[in-house]
Amino acid sequence: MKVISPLQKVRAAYAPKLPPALRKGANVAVTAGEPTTAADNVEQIKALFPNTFGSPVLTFAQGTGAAGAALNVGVILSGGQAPGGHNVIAGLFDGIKSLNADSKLYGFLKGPDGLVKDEAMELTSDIIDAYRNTGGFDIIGSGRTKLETPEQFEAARKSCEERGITALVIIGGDDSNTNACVLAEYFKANKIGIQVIGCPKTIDGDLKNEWIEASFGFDTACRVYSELIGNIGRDANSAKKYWHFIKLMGRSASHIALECALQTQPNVAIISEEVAEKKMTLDEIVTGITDVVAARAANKMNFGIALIPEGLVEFIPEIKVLIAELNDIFAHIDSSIAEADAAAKVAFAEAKLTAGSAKVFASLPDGIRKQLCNDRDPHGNVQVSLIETEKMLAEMVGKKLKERKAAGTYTGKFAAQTHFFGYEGRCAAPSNYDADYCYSLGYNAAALIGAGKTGYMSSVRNTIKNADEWIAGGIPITMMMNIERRHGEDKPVIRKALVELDGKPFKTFAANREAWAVETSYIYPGPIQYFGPAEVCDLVTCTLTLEKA
Ligand code: FBP
Repeated sequence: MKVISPLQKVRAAYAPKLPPALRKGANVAVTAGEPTTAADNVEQIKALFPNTFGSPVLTFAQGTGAAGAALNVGVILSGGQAPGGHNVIAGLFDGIKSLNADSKLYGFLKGPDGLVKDEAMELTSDIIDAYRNTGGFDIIGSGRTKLETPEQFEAARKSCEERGITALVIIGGDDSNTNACVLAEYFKANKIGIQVIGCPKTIDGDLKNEWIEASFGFDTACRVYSELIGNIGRDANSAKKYWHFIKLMGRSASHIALECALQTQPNVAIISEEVAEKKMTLDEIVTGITDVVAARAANKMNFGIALIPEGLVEFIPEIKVLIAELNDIFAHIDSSIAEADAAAKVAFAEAKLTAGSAKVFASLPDGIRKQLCNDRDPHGNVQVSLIETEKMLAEMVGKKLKERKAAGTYTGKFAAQTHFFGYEGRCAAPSNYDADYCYSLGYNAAALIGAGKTGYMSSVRNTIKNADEWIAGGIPITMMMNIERRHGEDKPVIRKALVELDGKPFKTFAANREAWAVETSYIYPGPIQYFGPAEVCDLVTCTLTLEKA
């Protein structure tokens, strides 16, 4: 018999909350808004998506609850894990069953690959029940394969047609939802009767806009990291001998670092978007941290917490240019380079960089140079999680302090510990927020399918309020797209949401950071609470609360 934890056993019985529109089932009444446009590069997006561009925003209200025809639906988990993925699938399952009890759900295995390679399993109620309210993507697995070629689309069609699948739900981040949009367009253009619906997933929090107010998993992941940061803060304040440099996952955007800073009040938190805006050099960043270390040391506090967003290096202007050049260089390489060791890749890059970037490249520690030449992910992104920025900064701050000591301008002690929090949070059991939000997103995807829609993202809004006020509907994915450079080519992609420096979350942080730097005002959030009073169980992130306040 499979042993599960006491928490998982009891948590399985949790009934996630739904928006009122979905409480009578996924057969909803639909209100369509005005035709929509794109985030940018409108004419190009319109030309690339002639069949799905311009669809209206949809808002749902309770329908009759009447049964419709039985549906066969396929589901894919795509990209990095995020807490709540299993609840999206559970919500989708319950939603299509509410439309017709004979509806069936098939899970494609290991992400988009399963769709292309025709590997799937039927998800029955026994299977679904074992995964309700759990973290992870292990129910069917995930993958990062990019769906982009006509051969892949044809393979996808065949995999669906074999099982009588007429609708696909792709649960993923910005890149995966871009895939969903491209696939929806292909099916529509070729008169293939398969609907495609996306669901906004990613702990990174960078898939959001006016209509998609949060990507699922962000809430839980930030709470796990904040618990750990709080614990480290308490240790630092007890032992009073270490500076902790903590890198936080989150890819390019600093939403996770900012949210964790708001939840824990560290001494330093770097926000990449500000670094880019102020065109800060690496040396300026290092000097800024060194100044805080020195100021605290002057008050006999030789300890501290510094939060560093995973994607920082991409935002330091000189390194950004360097990375763009490296991306182009490594986009077209033969196997002799692709399979070469790190040192050979560095030498290959050095020979091809422009003079300016070659100088920047040469100034970086050898380990970082090698990490920048690592394989890109299938979407052409540098794998920033593999770049040890926390170690680089700790080392550089240490060096600067030594120089200051030699010059007689600093007398403190500096010992650094480095950490990287990412995988610790991606598969945590979803918080109530994510359990409810995810289940609603999945159930709502069923409503979009029932309403015959394609090329839409499932949208549940107003989530800072009680679920009785949540708004369900659908957003055309083309509305979120623009053109960006990927793999050395211009491609239509969903626009990433970066931290807005004029937004309330950043402004709140900026208004407090000087005090947090010199004082020790750490907050210790503790672990996620699943049972107990609403004020500790039904929390909403500081980011969303401030954005919607
Ligand atoms: P997604 O955009 O796929 O949700 O990625 C989330 C993420 O956890 C990033 O924060 C991180 O950079 C990346 O995945 C790590 O990728 P991998 O799972 O391949 O290690």
